[in-house]
This record gives sequence, C-alpha cells and structure tokens, in this order.
Amino acid sequence: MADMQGTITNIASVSCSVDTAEGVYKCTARRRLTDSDTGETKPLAVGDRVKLELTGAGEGVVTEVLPRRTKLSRAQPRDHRTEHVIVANVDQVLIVSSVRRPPLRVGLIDRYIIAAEAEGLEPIICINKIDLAQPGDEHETVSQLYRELGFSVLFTSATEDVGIESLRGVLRDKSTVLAGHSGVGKSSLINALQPGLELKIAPIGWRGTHCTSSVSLLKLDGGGYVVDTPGIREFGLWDIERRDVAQFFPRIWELSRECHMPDCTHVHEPECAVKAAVESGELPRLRYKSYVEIMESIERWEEPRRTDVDRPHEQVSQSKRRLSRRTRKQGLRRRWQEDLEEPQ
Ligand SMILES: Nc1nc2c(ncn2[C@@H]2O[C@H](COP(=O)(O)OP(=O)(O)OP(=O)(O)O)[C@@H](O)[C@H]2O)c(=O)[nH]1
Ligand SMILES: [Mg+2]
Ligand SMILES: [Zn+2]
Repeated sequence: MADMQGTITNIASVSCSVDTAEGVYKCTARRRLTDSDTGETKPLAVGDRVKLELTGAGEGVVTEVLPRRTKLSRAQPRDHRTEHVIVANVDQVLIVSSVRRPPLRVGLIDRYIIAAEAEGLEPIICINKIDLAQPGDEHETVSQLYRELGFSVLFTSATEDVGIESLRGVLRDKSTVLAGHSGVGKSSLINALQPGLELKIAPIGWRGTHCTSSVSLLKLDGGGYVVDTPGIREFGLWDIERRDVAQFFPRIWELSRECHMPDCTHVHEPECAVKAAVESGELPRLRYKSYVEIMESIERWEEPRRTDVDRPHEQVSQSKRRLSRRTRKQGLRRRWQEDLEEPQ
C-alpha cells in the first residue's frame, strides 16, 4: 500500500494525532524517530507533514517527517544549546499579550518578532483584554511604536468581542500560531473566533499557570489554521547570535554606523551613537532596553549548539554522544514532559 500522508495536529506523551484525507489517526513514531539515539530534541512538531503506516483501526505509525517549510523555534528552557521546535509549517505568528493580568511585556514581543522574522514568518501583534485598559496605559505608546516600525497591531477583547472580526480577517487562509505568556487569552481568542471549539480556558481568578498544556492545530471554518500553544515564561532565542540582534532593530542598525568602536555592541562601549540617541530621546528607551536584555541573554548562552532538526536522528552533538545511553534516555523522557507541560 502506498504511504499515507498527514499533518500532526497534537502531540501527547506517547502518541500524536495525524490528520489525513481519510480521517484522524492516533500514531506512535517509528523507533528511530523517538529513540534516545536520535539526540534529545523532540523530533516531531505539531504542523509537521508526515508519512504514516496504518497498524489498526484509527491507528498508525509515523515513519517519516517531510522537510519543514517553516518552523518557529526557541531554545529549550533548561538546555539553551538545544532547539525546541514549537510548531512547523506556519505562515504567521500572532504575538498575543494583554493590557493587564498579566501586564504587557515588550521584551517578549521583541523576542517573538526576532524569532519570526529570522524564519521568514510574519509577526502580528495582538494586544488582548483591551476591555481592561485604562487611560494612559502603556499599550497606547507600545502599539504606536510597533505601527511606526511597520507591524500590524490589533486590539482585541476575547470576552467583549472587540476586534475579533479584524483578527478573523488577518488569519483567513493562513496558518497562524498564537504565542505569548500564559493567561493573555490565546485560547479565549480562538474560542471567540470559532465558538464551537470550546477550548479549555483558565477560570476567572485562577492562579495557576499553563491552562493549555499542549500545542494543537485547529482548522478555522472560514479558511486557514490556528495553532494554540501553552503560555511560556521564558522565550530563549534559538540560533541568533549577538552580532545578529541589531539587524532586527532597524534604527539601532542604522545608528551603529556612527559609533566610535567598529564592533560596537551598544551595551558598554564609549562614544556609542545608539546610547547617545537614547539619551537625546531620539531612540525610545523601551526599544533600547529590550535590545540590551536580548544581548545579555545571548551572551550567557553563546556556546556551540546543535543545529537544525529536520533530521534529528542524525544531529547528535559530540558532547551528547559522550553521555551515557541511560542519561540520554532519562533526558529525553524528561524533555518530552517539559515540552508538553511547560512547568517551571
Ligand atoms: N477581561 C478579559 N479577560 C480575558 C480576555 N481574554 C481572556 N480573558 C481571561 O483571561 C484568562 C486566561 O485566558 P486563557 O484563554 O486561558 O489564556 P491563555 O493565553 O490561553 O493561557 P495559557 O493556556 O495558560 O497559555 C481567562 O480567565 C479568560 O477568561 C479578555 O479579552 N478580557
Ligand atoms: Mg490557553
Ligand atoms: Zn554603539
């Protein structure tokens, strides 16, 4: 029988759901795709196009992951040298934040923008819970800043039905991942877009985190797909070096030509045109602060890393090879858990 193909819509600890032309199959992965010999990066991601062989009614085995068109990755929270592919084959990243509860965090927006642009994905900024906004709140300056930089910024309220129609327009016929901190309203927005889905959302006043516990791909009735993700606390940039960062901050990049030091990083050097522009008010302090935070976080992690995971079973770094088989197995199991549940 010819190989069947499908798309992974959800991944649980030992199996995944694969959507095919014939329906949804619950699949395990071929041993070589999950064995610890493959290295510790989880080899399958939601959105992956895969080949599968059927093993029973509604059941199958994933035999191959087809090359990824795009991916959104971050560094593993506890192992910054390892890539964690959040989702594969999407076109856009809807960066969701909220006016308050939790408060707006520009640093995270910038990290997502960098991760998206580095992969050729379109970043769209969505500021939710606009119903909670009060005059003078930061979201006004923040949205103006990003609009001036050429990004789309949407204001929404999932509970009061504000901006949902515009959001629907932006998502139509595209494949979009919703990303952002826990509790900003990602699942609520998807429920507002498509009421029948009834995704689990955090009850009001809930003090826990990570109401959504796994990544899932959902089809929109109006055309297109959305991917709901668990909220994250930390977004470590993957495969971005310090010298790359300024390129994602166009004004800083331009100003750097006027810096005194040829390799000025604009963090601690004297006679820095970027710092001077911050002092004179020409460059928003918010942007500069975010730039410095990102630079500092990369400094800590800049070590040899494992690269692409399109062929994860062939991508085992030297240091990992030296680890005992037992340690690798434990590590793999632990990371599967971490990936799925995002505990901190
Ligand atoms: N006031 C207000 N509350 C909202 C809005 N959107 C979501 N909420 C509330 O915010 C809380 C968190 O919403 P969720 O949709 O679970 O947030 P999430 O981003 O999916 O969170 P995780 O799944 O943990 O990442 C819930 O109590 C929602 O009812 C909104 O637009 N306005
Ligand atoms: Mg959620
Ligand atoms: Zn400088």
